[in-house]
Amino acid sequence: LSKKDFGADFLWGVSSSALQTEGAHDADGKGLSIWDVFVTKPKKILNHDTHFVAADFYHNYKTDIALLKQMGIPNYRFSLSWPRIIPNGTGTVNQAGLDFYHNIIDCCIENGIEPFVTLYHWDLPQELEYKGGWTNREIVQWFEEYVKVCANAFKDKVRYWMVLNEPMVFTGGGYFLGIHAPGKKGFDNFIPAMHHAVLCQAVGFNTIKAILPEAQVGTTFSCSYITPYSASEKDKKAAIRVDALLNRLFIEPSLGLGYPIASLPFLKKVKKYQLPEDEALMKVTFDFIGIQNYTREVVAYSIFTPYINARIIPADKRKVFYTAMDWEVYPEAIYEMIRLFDNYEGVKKILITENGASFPDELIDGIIDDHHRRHFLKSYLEQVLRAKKISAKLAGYFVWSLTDNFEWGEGFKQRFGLIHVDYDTQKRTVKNSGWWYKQFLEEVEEL
Ligand code: GCO
Repeated sequence: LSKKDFGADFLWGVSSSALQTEGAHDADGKGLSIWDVFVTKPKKILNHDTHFVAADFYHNYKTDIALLKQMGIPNYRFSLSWPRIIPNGTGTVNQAGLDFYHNIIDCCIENGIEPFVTLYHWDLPQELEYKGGWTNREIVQWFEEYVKVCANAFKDKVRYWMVLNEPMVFTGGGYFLGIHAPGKKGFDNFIPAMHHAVLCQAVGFNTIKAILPEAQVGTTFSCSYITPYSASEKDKKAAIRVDALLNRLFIEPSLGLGYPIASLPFLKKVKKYQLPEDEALMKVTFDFIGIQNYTREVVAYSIFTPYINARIIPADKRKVFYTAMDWEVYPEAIYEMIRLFDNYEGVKKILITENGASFPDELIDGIIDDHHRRHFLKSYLEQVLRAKKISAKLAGYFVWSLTDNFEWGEGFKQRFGLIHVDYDTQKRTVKNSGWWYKQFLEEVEEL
């Protein structure tokens, strides 16, 4: 495996997000986000962890960007916090918030690192949640206003933009299952939240392009390779439904294909929230899409889950290798997902905007020999290379994540970083997987 094989134009990077790393949740005029409220509720986050300090990227960004440079990583994906920039969601802009992101972007550029900016990575201003958050159609205007502020502020410096991070996860987790902020449940929350997210991914794209026609603007989608538990018709059909839900729901309306209602009849409920002009409004031609893959899911038919009639069979830990998240290590999944998205005619370019793994790292004598993570990255990259040979659209790969950080409901137990963070001292230690990535990027040797 060698970097050369991917071609000279292939984009290599690493990803992070604001809420998971920054800390400083109430510093310098920042408003509350839905996560600031959610983490204080009982039993939502493992060990009652909060992200209020996290990796304190707010105060450590220079150290972390210096490490990025030292590791030879040329592209850095991070997100902007909406409530840091517009504390109440709409209206007054917080200059200190904009200044913070100017500092990060400038620091990247000074170090020869290209900033890749995600506009929304799940930290909705709480003020907007009081008005219904993603379930309120007014979010389309609120979001447009926020995107305009960001695009105008950073237009001279940022060339790569991503509108939403994984809409399936923040609407499904936050408005259907209630396991992510704001903790709402059920179809009456999920269906409007989903539809408004689909509108916002398009409106966000159009808003940036109107201000910055030359920019490369995309959005990101979570995806899992879905395989049926058995060859039975029932299991195969269940797998098709889960695939529609997890992999097709957000991209297809953006391509003008509408919602996958034929596979998921319950999506008909969306009609209640849809205006006649929406079909056209949802359709945009992203310059690229980001796909984020970690694993596969094995799916069987089940009568116990209404609407979807399918369940995910947990990995058999005696037979397969899995990460600390209990996610099966299944490198072919990333190959299959690239193939799936490559098949859409309307997709112009594909970046892998996240891939990585959490393992229980041990810091021994100042060294973290995380050979599992190294092996994970190498085996997934082999599949990315395999996909590159059949997909002319595939153009980049970003590891999740730069540093260890706050893993949502899992708190700090899960460590995805190429860099270890000691949360008591904020000391950083590059893991051996991080040094491995550096060697790979510098083509020191074939790995
Ligand atoms: C995501 C995420 C990250 C997670 C990562 C590991 O799901 O988009 O962007 O926030 O930390 O996926 O679960």
